[in-house]
Amino acid sequence: MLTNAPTKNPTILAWLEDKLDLVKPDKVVWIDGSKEQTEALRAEGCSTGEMIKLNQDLLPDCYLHRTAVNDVARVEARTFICTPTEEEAGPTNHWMDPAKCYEMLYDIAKDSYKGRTAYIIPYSMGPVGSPFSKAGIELTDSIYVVLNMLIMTRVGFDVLDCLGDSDDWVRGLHCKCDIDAEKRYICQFPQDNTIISVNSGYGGNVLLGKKCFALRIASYQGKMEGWQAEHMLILGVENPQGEVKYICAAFPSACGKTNLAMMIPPEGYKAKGYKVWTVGDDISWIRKGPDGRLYAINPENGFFGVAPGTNMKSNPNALLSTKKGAIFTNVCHNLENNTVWWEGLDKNPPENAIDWTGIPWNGKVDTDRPGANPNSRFTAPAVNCPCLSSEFENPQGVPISAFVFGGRRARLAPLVYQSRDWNHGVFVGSIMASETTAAATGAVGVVRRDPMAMLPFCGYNMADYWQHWIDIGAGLDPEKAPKIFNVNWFRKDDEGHFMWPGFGDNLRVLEWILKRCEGKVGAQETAIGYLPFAEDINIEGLEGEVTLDSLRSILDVDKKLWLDDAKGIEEFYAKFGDRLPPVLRKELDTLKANCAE
Ligand code: OXD
Ligand code: MN
Repeated sequence: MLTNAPTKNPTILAWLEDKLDLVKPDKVVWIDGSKEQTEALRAEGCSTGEMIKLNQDLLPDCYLHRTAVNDVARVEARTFICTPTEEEAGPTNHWMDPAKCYEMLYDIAKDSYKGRTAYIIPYSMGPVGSPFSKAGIELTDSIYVVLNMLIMTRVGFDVLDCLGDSDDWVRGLHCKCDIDAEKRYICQFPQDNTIISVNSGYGGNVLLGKKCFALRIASYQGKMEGWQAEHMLILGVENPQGEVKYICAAFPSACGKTNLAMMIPPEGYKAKGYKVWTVGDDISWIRKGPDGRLYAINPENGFFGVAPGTNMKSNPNALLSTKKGAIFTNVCHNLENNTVWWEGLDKNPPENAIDWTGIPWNGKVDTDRPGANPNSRFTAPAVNCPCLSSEFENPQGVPISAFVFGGRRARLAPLVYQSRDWNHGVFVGSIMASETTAAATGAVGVVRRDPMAMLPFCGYNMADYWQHWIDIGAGLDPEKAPKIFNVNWFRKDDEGHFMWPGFGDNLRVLEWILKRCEGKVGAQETAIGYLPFAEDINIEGLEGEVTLDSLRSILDVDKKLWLDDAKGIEEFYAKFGDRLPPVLRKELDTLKANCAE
């Protein structure tokens, strides 16, 4: 089947022959990343109704796609880490025996491309040729996947040239099958560099370069090879002197990660010359540079962002990124001008539209059901982003000054605090948690632990992952290691009002963080770490919203609440048994002792 292959790599050819023989396509197409081929695939996608071409004057090269209604989000319950033993996957992952899992998946995948075309996508996570980057091949029967991968990764035959005969590439097999939710599986085989995804057409399950490779497989590769794959945005803060300092930050879903990555500085800061640059909004690959500092790249080439709530006020840079060459998934189709709409875009829902499920919708009348799915997405090329960092393509990455962890805690965590040292910082990341909001199903205010925001994305035992963090720190000169912080933009007062305005004003907190990294500002030592003196957070221009007094209450540490939380941490840690790094147990004991005083 593989005539005219653009590579002689025997490991690639053997794997492809084997998988093509399994799925039995009618036709095989190598994806070369060219404009001509992309255009032809778009046209073909439109001819079958898989893609809808939008208004080319208002949204040039933009398309709309609807997934099956049973297939609109990542499926954590059907995501498996298939390591030789269950222990290696750990208590926070679903596990299946690799041999049994392959057998089950091959049974599902068998002959599933019959009557269809197989697309072979050679892609790179990270700039082609960068020492950070890794290659992958995704075999898929979906044009939608191909078009998204062309945005989200670097696709082309140069990836194959760079790889040569090496076996260091990630195998990815995606089969749409018939989108049967009962037979949907997203399986990672870290020891085999392999991902198999069946019966889904939703981005997070099928764009295999993203969560499956760049986090689950890569976190395991990082453990074996001495680097880190993290669920972190990367942003650069430029001061009025033109110096740029970089921060990596991890937040669970629904905490405004893309907004933080692309934030607009408050007016006063803009006037002084502050700028914020986006390197990445979701994933960081991090390794030690020749100067002993940690450097990070964003392995992706685009943004796969949640559409609802994105508007010219909440995130103009994200919205502007979607204005050309973007793919919209499960948003509302505005028939008035053949564009798109979603809840929170503006206050003018179209009256003549098609909702995300494909049925007629009138925003003025159908107010009881949304026009766009709450998890509808845009896939946008990073180059479109007005605040994209000039370092985005730098193969050496950017030097990291600070790691920031965060979550959504109504009462517990203060606006910001700094860990006492690296290991305490690893503890702070390991106890990350978010309280459920009314937007999610289930009870409100339930604490969900999400260490380093990696809960659904860590490709091996989370306890070993924490040990890896500790080992990375042990290999760094403490003077050069990034400082580690925790933020909470979601603290509420007794009436349930948010106490901090968030969005661009979060720069005020980042400014304190960077001053701490440079040793330019003091801090108070508390039971949980270093906290700012209220006077050291700049609230100029926030009159009416935040006062020194209200700032003091957002910075307050209630030891009783922390002691309660320590019980939850203890329970969570207990899942890991003896595998829990002793360093973390010690940090928990210190927290309890400090709060009992
Ligand atoms: C994402 C996620 O889509 O974290 O980035 O769920
Ligand atoms: Mn994410």
